[in-house]
Amino acid sequence: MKKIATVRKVILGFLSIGLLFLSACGSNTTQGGTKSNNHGIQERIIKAGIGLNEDHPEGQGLLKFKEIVEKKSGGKLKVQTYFSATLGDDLKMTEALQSGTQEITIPSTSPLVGIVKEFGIFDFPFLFNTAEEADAILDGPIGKKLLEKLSEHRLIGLAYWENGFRNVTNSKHPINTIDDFKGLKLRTMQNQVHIDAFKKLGANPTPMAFSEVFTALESKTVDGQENPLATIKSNKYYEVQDYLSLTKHVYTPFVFLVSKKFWDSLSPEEQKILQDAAVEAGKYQRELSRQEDKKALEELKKTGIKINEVSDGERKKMEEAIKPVIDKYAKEFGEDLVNEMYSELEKIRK
Ligand code: KDG
Repeated sequence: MKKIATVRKVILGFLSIGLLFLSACGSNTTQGGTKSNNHGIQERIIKAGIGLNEDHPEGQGLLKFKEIVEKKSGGKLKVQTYFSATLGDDLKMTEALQSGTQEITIPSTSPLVGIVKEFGIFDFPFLFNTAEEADAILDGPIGKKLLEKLSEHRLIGLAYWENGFRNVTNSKHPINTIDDFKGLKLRTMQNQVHIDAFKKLGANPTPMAFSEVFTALESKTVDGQENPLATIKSNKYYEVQDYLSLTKHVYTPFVFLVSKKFWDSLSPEEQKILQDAAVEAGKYQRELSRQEDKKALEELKKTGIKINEVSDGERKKMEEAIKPVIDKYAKEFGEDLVNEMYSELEKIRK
C-alpha cells in the first residue's frame, strides 16, 4: 500500500514538472497582458491595410515598413499591403484586427475615440503649433499611456505616424473669418469633438467615412471637407472643390495598430521586428509627410483651386470660439490628462 502511494507521488511529481516545462515552451505573458511564443521567426503573411493611397506619405511609410520587416526577418515575415480603403475604412479595418481577420492597419486616432476615448485630446483644435510639438507629446508619456490602453480592446499600438495639419476646402467661398463657416455643409471624420467644434463655428458638420468623401463632394451632398494638403492632393479633391483655406485648425496623428490576437501568437523576436519597423518607418513617414505638405501646396496651386491664407488673428478668434467645446471634452477625457498635456506643451514652448 505504502509503495503504491510513493509511486503515485513520483508520477505526480514528474507530471507537474512536465506541465511546467510545456508551459514555459508554449507562451509567456509580458507586461500589459500581451503574450508571445518562443518559436523564433516563422513564415507568415501579414495583411496590412490603410485608407489612403499608395502615393500618400502613409502609403510610402507602409512600403518602408514592409521593406524593413522582410529584410529583418530574412523574408519569412511577408507584409501584404492594401491601399485606398480596399479592405474598408478605418473603423472596419480596426474591427477586423480585433477579430483577428487582419493583422495591421494605421488609422487616424479621431475615428478611434469610440475605442479609446482619450485619443480625443488630440482632436482639440489649435492644440499643436508645430509637428515637432506633436512628436514630443505623442512619443512622450502621454502618447505612450494612450497606446497602452489599446491592449484592453484586442489591439496593440506600436507607434504614431503623421496625418498632419488639416485645412478646409469647399465649393462656395474662401474662408477668411469665422463668419465664412456659417451654413457650410462640411464633411468631418466620425468624431464628436470635430462635429461640435465646427458647429460652434457656425458650420453644418456631416460625419462620414473617408472613402465616401470624394463622391459626397462631387455630388454636392456636402459643400466641403477638411484634410491635410497631402490628402487633398492624393485624393484629387481639387477636381471637385474650388476653394482651399489654410486653416491648419487641427493636427491629426495616425496610430500604428496590430491585432492583439496575432501579436500574442508571435515570438519575442517577431514582435521586436514589427515594433522596431513601425518606429523606424514612422520616422521616415513623418519626414516624408512634412516634405509632402510643402510640395503639395505648390502642386495644388497649379490645379486652379483658389488658395487663401487665414490670418493668425482670425485663427485665434476661431480658437476662442471653440474653447467651450474643449472645456466640455476635457471633463469627459479626464482633466488630469488634459492638464498634463497643456503643461507638457508649456514646457516644450519655453
Ligand atoms: O484611412 C484614412 C484615414 O485614416 C485618414 O485619411 C482619415 O484624415 C482622415 C479623414 O479625413 O478621414
